[in-house]
Amino acid sequence: PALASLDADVVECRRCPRLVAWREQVGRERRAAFRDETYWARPVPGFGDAAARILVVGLAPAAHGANRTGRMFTGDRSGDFLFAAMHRVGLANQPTSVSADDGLRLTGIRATAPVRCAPPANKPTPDERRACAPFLARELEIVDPRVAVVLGAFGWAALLDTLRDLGWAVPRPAPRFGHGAEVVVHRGPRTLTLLGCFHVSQQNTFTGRLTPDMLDDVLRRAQDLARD
Ligand code: DU
Ligand code: SF4
Repeated sequence: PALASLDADVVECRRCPRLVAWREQVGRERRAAFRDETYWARPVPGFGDAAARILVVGLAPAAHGANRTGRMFTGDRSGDFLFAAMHRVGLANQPTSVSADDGLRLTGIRATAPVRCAPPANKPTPDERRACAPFLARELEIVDPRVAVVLGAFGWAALLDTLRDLGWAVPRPAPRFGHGAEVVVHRGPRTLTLLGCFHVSQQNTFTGRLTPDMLDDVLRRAQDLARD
């Protein structure tokens, strides 16, 4: 119920004028490959297990990926790479993620983003990040994950700021992002471990900066930590 209410608020949001215009424009000017498709062209809620101990924090929906299909990381190469890895380590029931009704189910893991609308050039502004942060805050409070797999420096900074706003003890200066970075934060008796991982963008996966083995290792580490 709390998650359903969060999702309902997310999909109705029109707070960022630039992103509202962009997400809808991309939907109208459909890329050749997706000409016949109806674009979602709205903010994208988190996807996966509502009781996940592992939360994957990305950047923002891709114009022709989640902005098209309406499901996080679904319908582009980034998602292909991510969900294939989840499937290899036993967190997803199938390796592919093509559309919101393809039967994909995640167990023990959930995927979300600190910005819910597709931004031009995959670059949200600082104002847009701040505007969207309350949704990530609510999702963190509801799901209460033990581990966050953070894909890239943008998500890392956004998550740390949001955790600080929620009363988690985040060191200053903030811990630096890096692939393999591991940072534990506390709030009272609770702990949350952040695991840094290069983003699953084609820029990283086509060049071999992020390999399947590297991502599998991060997910397995997350599973180990989530078991404790
Ligand atoms: O209606 P539902 O079973 O709560 O599933 C909603 C949505 O979330 C559906 O696309 C499956 C997915 N999901 C999941 O991936 N893992 C879960 O544990 C529960 C739901
Ligand atoms: Fe709303 Fe977030 Fe989209 Fe901005 S990015 S319009 S705050 S859902």
